[in-house]
Parts: sequence; C-alpha cells; structure tokens
Amino acid sequence: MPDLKIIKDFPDDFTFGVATSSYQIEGNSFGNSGLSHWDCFSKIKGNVYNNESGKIACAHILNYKEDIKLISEAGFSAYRFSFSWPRILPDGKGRINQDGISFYDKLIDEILENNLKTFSTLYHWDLPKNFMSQGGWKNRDTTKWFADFTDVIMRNFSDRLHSIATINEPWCVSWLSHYLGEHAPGEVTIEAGVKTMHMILVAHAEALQVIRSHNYKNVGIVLNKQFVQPFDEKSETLKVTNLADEIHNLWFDEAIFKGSYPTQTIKLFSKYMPDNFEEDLKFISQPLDWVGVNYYTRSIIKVDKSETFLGYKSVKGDLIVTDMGWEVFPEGLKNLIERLHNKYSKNVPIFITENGMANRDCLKNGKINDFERIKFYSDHLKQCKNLIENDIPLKGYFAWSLLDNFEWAYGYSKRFGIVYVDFDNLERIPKLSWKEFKKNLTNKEN
Ligand code: GCO
Repeated sequence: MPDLKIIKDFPDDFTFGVATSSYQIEGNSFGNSGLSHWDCFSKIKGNVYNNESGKIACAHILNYKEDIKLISEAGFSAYRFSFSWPRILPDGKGRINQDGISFYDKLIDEILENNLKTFSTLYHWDLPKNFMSQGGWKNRDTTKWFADFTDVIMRNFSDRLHSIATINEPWCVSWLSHYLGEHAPGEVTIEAGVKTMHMILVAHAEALQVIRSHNYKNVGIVLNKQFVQPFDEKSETLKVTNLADEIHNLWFDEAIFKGSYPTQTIKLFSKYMPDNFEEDLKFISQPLDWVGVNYYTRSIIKVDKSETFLGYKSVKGDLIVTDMGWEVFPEGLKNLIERLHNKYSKNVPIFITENGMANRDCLKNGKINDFERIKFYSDHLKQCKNLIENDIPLKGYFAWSLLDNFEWAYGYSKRFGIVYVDFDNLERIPKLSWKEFKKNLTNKEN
C-alpha cells in the first residue's frame, strides 16, 4: 500500500502546500469578471474537449471558504493561487472591477486566518480578451500593461503576500500557445512562437521592476521543466535533443540567471527575434529571491524531418503513464533541479511549485481510492528528500492540485485534484491522497 510517511523526514522549515490557478477553478462568469483569451479559444470547435470553458469551473468564487478549509485541515502550510488579470481589470487596463478586488481581499484574509502562507502568481494564463486584437504577448505594449496590472496588485495586496511569482510557465505561454497552438491563443507560426519566447521574459522583467519599486522582497518566477532524453545515440539525435532541452529548459535558465540565450536555439531563432533583443537581456536577468519549478514528465526526442523547423518530435517511451499519457519519471526531477542549482540558480532557494498526476478517479461508495496518486507523490518526494540531503536549497513542495479543475485543452476530462469535484453539483470530496497528506502532515488519523 503506498503511503506518504516520507513527509515526516523533511526538515521542519520545509513548506508543504497545494496549488491552483484562477481560470481553472474560480468560475469567471461570477463577480463581473472580464473575459480572457481562454474564453474565446474554448468557443472554437476542436480547441478544448467538448468546448468546455472556465465559466463555472469549481465556482471557487462562491466556495473559497470551504476550499481554504480543505487546505488547512489537511495540514498544509501554504497555498499557491493566482490573480486573474481580467477579474481585476476587465479590459486589461483602465477600469478596476471592485468586485474583483474585494474577492481577492477576502480570499487572502481567509488564507491568512487559516495560518497558510500566501504564494501568489500574477499570470497563470488569463490574458484579457481585449489584448488579442492587438497581438497579445507578441506586442511589447502588453508587457507594459502587465506592469500596470502588477502595480494594481502591489497597491492592494502586497503587504499580505508571502511571495509573488511573476509568470507561470513561460514556455507554455509562448511556445505551447504560439508555435504548437495547443493553448490559447492557439497560434501556430514560427514568428509568434519565437517572439513570445522573448516577450514573456520582458513581461517578467517589467513586473519584477514594479515589484521592486514597492520594496517587496520575496519574488520569483515559475518555470516548467521537462527532462529530455535522446531516442538513440546517433549524433544527429543528440544534436536535436540538445535543441529540445534548450527550448524547454535552458532558454529560460540562461536568460534569467546569465542574461544570455543558448547558442543552438538563438542561431535558429535569430531571424525572427525582435529588434535589439540583446538589450533586454540585462533587464531580464535581474536578481530573484527564489525560483519555482513545475515538473510532470520526460520527453524522448527523435529526429523527424517532417518537423521542418526544429527537425525533431517527441515520442513516447515505455514507462507507466498517467491519464494525460505522460510517463512517470521521478528521476527527471532530481536531474533537472541539480543542473538548475549547479549551473544557474546557485544559492537561490528553489521550490517545486507544481507536481502531480491526472488519474481516472472513480467515486465508489462515497470514496476515491487514488493509490496511484499517492505513489506518484511519494516517489517524487523521495527525489526531493535526496536533493535536500545533497545540500540543494530546496525549500518547498506544492501538490498540483487541490481540486479537480479545468485542465485547459482537456476541459474537465482530466482529474489532477487531491479533492474530487463532482461537476454536476460542485460537491468536494477528499480523495485518499488528501487523507494521506493529512495523516502525515498533522499526525492525525481521520
Ligand atoms: C501548469 C499548469 C497547470 C496544469 C498542470 C497540469 O502550471 O502547468 O499551469 O495549470 O493544470 O500543469 O497540466
């Protein structure tokens, strides 16, 4: 029987938390929120499973007290959530929605009253719809509007935020959404992909500058990392595997911690890069207080000439997969964090800001026995423990996610929660994994 006893072996000051994001749980038809590009993207047939959207989601806006209680009852000490830009600024800029401000006011107070630390994120993918017709993240102006939004957040909430992340997963915001087209806005051009790979880092820097101007001290960024391995040992394969590693991982590590872009990729990207991009790199590499890593799986890279720009595709390996079809590969987490620490972030504290799995959870006699998820967490926590033993400054771990929620292009068909959500009546039912966290975080049986 898998368990989470390993939790007891972590240092006392190690943070265990859970993570969510605004569009995935709040329900943006509530509280006079503006629309985001996900509302538009999900209306187009073929983009999102069943054309589902975040309109209702988990109706967290109505149920936030119950949700926060589920976090504190399980014994976690932190909650990672994100602010919705269009909920606060329905048109992206200008008019402030007081209902939005008041919701986050109440939410933050509730988190604090439950003795949880507020780990906030400024951008977890809800770009105001208004900016779509102006080029979205391809347009440098969006990075300035993001700075203005950041200022609104700082003025209203910064005294109650334990930490702030600027951008969640810049690779997803840029490459996945503008070259691969799998996420909103669903563009599929080299120009859009390359431009946004740079602009999203400029946006990070703009926000960082505003945050520092408020004398705020605990700011970072959240990077999604993918462990890449070559399909075979041929030199051509090794070359494209390095390219994949650069695009997924090193592009961001190098820019943020060294103020440069990795050589193989910048050579390929150069003719599509915005003018004078070199001048931005100094701005992008301002010091950070911490760095977050989201980790889920590995990719195997195979030469494929039908991908005419990159020359490779990822193929499936033979490990056990989750309901997303993602291979379970805990060792990848350790490898990626070691490299990040040794070569890039050095003494900057590292947090695992997301880790978890989608599972085909079924409700049977009022219970969800998600043993696979408990094993997944336990196997990844083993790697974390090992990193700490090797003196890597790993300071916290956040399970993705508190609730089953809107899983982007997969709609509600994939369940990542440690708490089950019945999407017919929005009832929350803690899964066995939630109970196992509780057992080990609070030392209490339930
Ligand atoms: C992320 C995503 C989450 C996803 C999770 C599973 O930050 O990767 O933001 O929103 O739900 O990663 O795909």
